[in-house]
Amino acid sequence: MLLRRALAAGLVLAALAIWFPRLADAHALVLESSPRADEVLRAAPARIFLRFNSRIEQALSGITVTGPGGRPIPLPVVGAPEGAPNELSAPVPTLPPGRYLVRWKVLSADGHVTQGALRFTVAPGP
Ligand SMILES: [Cu+2]
Repeated sequence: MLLRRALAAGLVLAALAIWFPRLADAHALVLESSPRADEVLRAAPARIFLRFNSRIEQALSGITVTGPGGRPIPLPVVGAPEGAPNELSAPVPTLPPGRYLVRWKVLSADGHVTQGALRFTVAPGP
């Protein structure tokens, strides 16, 4: 049931991405993130957090993180706290030091898919 729902969500996202490729750069924008873009962290982040300028459909949105190994790690998106429909958050497994790329793709309330990316670095320990 969950799998079927996730599959349906994926199909909807894919269809929207095909139908609205040119609209994908002006709608849901990131206002705040943790880690911040290009931030250098002393310790691995426990989660990725994104706050957008508009309400997003969390069930149809996703975050991946790609590390030095080059393989994207899909993250389980945790619904934002109640009353915060503009937010996305995902726990991350413990990341070794290195440079990471976070990619996000969201369906915003106006029906448009937007995507973006930010980088952060986990500094080597002392
Ligand atoms: Cu839009």
